[in-house]
Amino acid sequence: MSIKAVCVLRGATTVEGTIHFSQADADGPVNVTGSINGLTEGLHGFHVHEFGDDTNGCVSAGSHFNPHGKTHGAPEDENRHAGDLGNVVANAAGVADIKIDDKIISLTGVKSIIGRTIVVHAGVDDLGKGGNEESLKTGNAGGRLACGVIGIAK
Ligand SMILES: [Cu+2]
Ligand SMILES: [Zn+2]
Repeated sequence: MSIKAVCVLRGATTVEGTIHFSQADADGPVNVTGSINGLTEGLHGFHVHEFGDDTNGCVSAGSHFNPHGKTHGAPEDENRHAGDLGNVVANAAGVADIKIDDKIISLTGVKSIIGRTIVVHAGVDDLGKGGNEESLKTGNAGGRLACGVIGIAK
């Protein structure tokens, strides 16, 4: 029986979106699909942040979800935060269509992202290759355009 989750992204800007998650078995990959609109054309950092806390907007979501004490990286890297989903790509109309299969995040257990927050950023995630200290924490992805708490879906 697959587990499903959903996240509605909203923020102080016109950026908005809906993201769907499904996982066919507890040890398998999580399929992430959906779309975000209102973006500038190009790459935007896309992460799971630690807290499902929207009390101070996207800021209170905290840092990247990192249950294993690793540094920031690319989705395909061994050394990455669990929440590092890389970048989404917006087209000229400002729409990013998302199709990701990720082997690290889960919808169950210690790596579960349920109750945490998805954030889409103003800038490009340098995937830990930026050559400075901040690159290994945030990927220098800049401001938080929109965010939403990941909840259980039917
Ligand atoms: Cu982020
Ligand atoms: Zn990270």
